[in-house]
Amino acid sequence: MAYELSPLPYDYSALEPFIDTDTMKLHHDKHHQTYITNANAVLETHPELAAKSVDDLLKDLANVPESVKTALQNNAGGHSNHSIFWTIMGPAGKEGIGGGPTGAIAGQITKDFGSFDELKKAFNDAGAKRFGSGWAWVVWDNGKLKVIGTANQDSPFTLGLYPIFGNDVWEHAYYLKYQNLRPKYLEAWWNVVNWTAINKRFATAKG
Ligand code: MN3
Repeated sequence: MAYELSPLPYDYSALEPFIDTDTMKLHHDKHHQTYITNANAVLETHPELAAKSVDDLLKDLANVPESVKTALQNNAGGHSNHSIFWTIMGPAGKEGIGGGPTGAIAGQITKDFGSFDELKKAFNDAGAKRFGSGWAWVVWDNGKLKVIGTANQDSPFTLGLYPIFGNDVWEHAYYLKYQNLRPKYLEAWWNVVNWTAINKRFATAKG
């Protein structure tokens, strides 16, 4: 089945002033759509891969034919990563958004990182130090939360990890508003983090 772009679960302007409307429009309607269009062009010629969910395909990327592996790593990866990204954000100031972690993930963060501040430091560091394009993630790794960075559109699923939440540090995610100041974007981004949605992903990760 061909991949489809889901609409944002909020308005393009909902993440203002932390993420601007123009960035959201371009990022969702153009960048994410391009990953989908490119992935679908490959899947059209490989119906056995098209039958899988995008996340299952990425978990089993090692067994994808060499001729299309890189194209799917980049484009199916881009589709999966952005699909997660939109849903773990929301309008700042709404209940469960911004501020500190809530629910079960809050206790797990304290257990695995010592405090929310320590997690933020490690996560922002992973994002700031990513050379070129990529993502910073909090993943579930065998009963533990971990901070990792991935290059380009590489997916934590391919590494055998479950992505609980992540931030896009490609320039297209922040350049219109923050220009070269990636650390400023990384810091501001926590204001739109949706802890309610993250707790749902955390519950799924634990199974
Ligand atoms: Mn992006």
